[in-house]
Amino acid sequence: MSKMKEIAQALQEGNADQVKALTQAELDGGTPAKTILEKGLVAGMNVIGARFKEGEIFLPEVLLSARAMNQALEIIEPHLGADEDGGSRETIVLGTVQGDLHDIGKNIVAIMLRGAGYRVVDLGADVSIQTFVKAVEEHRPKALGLSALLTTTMLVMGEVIEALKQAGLREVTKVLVGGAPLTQSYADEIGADGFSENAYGAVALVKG
Ligand code: B1M
Repeated sequence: MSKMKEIAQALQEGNADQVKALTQAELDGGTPAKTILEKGLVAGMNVIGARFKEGEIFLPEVLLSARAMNQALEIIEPHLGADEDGGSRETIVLGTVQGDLHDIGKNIVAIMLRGAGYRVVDLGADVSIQTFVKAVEEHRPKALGLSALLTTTMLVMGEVIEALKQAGLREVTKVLVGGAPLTQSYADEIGADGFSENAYGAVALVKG
C-alpha cells in the first residue's frame, strides 16, 4: 500500500497516533505537505463521508476520524509555508456558523490562508451572528470567511450578511462563503462576495 493510502486508511480507522506518526514520517522524508493533505488526509475523510452517508459507519467513528484529522492538520500546518509572492499581513476573520460544529474544512482554509501570509482570526465553530459582527467591527478584515456543512446552518450565512448591513459594516469587508452544501447560486442569492468549493479557491478569492 502506498504511504498516502496508509495515511488515508489510518484516518478511516480513527487511529490518531498512527495518522500523526505516518504524517510526520512523510514530512521528514520530504513529501510535500500539500500532497499529504490532499492525497492522504482529505482523501481519507472523503471515504468517511461517503461511508457515513451510506449508513456503513456511525457518528462515533466519524468523530474519531475527525479528531485524527485535526491533530494531523496541526502537524502539517507549519510546513505549508508562505507563498512565493510573500503574501501580506492583512487580516481575515474566519468561522463556522452558529449551530454547526463541522470545523475541518474551515481549519484547512485557515491553514492555507496563513500559508499565503495572511493573519487569520479563527473564531472557531458554532459562532454566533453577533460574534461575527463584533469581529468585523474590531478587526476590519480584508475578508470574512463563513463555513457551513449543514443545509440547515447555511441559512445562517445570509443572516450574518444582513446583520453586517444593519450594523453599517457590510462595505468594510468581503464576505466569502464555502462548505460542502453551498453553490455559487446560493452565494449570489444571499449577497456574498465570493464562493469557493475548496480551500485553494478561498485563498484565490481573498487575493483577487
Ligand atoms: Co456531520 N454531516 N453531522 N459530522 N459530517 C455531514 C456534513 C453530512 C453531509 C454527512 C451525511 O449525511 N452524508 C451531513 C449533513 C447533511 C445535510 O445537512 N444535508 C452531516 C450531519 C447530518 C451531521 C449531524 C446532524 C449528525 C447527527 O447528529 N445526526 C451532526 C451535526 C452536528 C452539528 O454540526 N450541529 C454531525 C456531526 C459530525 C461530527 C461532529 C461527528 C463530525 C464533525 C467533526 C469536526 O468537524 N470537528 C462530522 C463529519 C466529520 C462529517 C463529514 C463525514 C465530513 C465533513 C468533513 O470534515 N469533510 C460530512 C460528510 C461530507 O461532507 N461528505 C458530514 C472534509 C473537509 C475537508 O471538507 O468540510 O467540505 P469540507 O471543506 C472543504 C470545502 O467544503 C471547502 O474547503 C474545504 C477544504 O477543501 N470549504 C470552504 C469549507 N469551508 C469553506 C469556507 C470557504 C471556502 C471553502 O470560504 C470561507
